[in-house]
Amino acid sequence: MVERISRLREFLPDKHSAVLITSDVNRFYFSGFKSSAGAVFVTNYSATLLVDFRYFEAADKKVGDKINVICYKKLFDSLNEIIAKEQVTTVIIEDDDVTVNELSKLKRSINAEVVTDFEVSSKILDLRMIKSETEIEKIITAQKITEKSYLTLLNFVKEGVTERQLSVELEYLMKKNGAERIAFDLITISGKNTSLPHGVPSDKMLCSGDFITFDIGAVYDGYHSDMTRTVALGYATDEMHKIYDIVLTAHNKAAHKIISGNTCADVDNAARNYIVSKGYGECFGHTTGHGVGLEIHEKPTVYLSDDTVLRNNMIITNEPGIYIPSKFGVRIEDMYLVTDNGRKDLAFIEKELIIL
Ligand SMILES: [Mn+2]
Repeated sequence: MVERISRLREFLPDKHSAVLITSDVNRFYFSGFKSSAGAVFVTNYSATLLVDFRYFEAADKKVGDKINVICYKKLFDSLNEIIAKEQVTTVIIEDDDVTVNELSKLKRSINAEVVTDFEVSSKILDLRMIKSETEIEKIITAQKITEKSYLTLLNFVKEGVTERQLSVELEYLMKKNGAERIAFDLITISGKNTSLPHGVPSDKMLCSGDFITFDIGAVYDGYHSDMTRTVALGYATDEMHKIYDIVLTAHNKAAHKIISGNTCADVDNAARNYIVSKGYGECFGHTTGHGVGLEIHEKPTVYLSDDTVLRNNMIITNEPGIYIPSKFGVRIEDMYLVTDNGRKDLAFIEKELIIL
């Protein structure tokens, strides 16, 4: 936490500047405390978590030894006290978080110049790309919860069960297994619906010969996991086998490019070029992956236009897919940690096609 605040402080253009962190995710990132309201205010001389009465006792207990914790009656009064005491003249705000309405309120209420064009949101996302050991452990825990729940759910998969029942059961299992919440609306779709990369579970019943796509993830102490598996029910046609094998090979080719020093474009190209060479380029319309952490999608984007260089302790997904309209789709996704000697696949569930 202290180190993160030092990194943030390095962004300050001069000794009279300060950063006001307002988003839930970044307040948690810089303070270690989760709340639905409040702010983190970082100057050259101090770092303060400002919370209201509802959170003060818990916040002070949890992080009071690492950051000043102030209980405010009126947020702006408390902020202005710090501003006056430390002679702050410029307050940089999180440009991705503040609405137009909030901005005019900030400008009216803060006794310093409020700066919007500093792009601090993007700079913080760059910091968040590199995960600490603790963050990595939390993401792995979220993944373990997902896997345990998924393996139990597979016993529940049979003809006549609906897509919606699968998603409800899986959410229940995840929470029972320790998830704080699910990482996104779980995708449990089947048959023709699998050609929709982000299809919504419906009342459609599972039928023999269906592909079933599970795009699923849990949150553990703020950190997300993301995994996709496609399985077949009853049997798979030759065409289903063929498409599945192409996607799995594309996934493995992309995985081998996940090496510190390579770019996101290198990873995307490996999957995309292979799918294109097999004649299905038009059926792969999304990126190969994305960063995962405090948000389900964060920097970097694993795509041919993203030249972000992979570095140790980044976590990205690898999730190529082929979607044939009105027929079926296949996607296979794991999270990968960039390590000294290449990569670590953070999922333990096999990727070979299983037929239930
Ligand atoms: Mn994903």
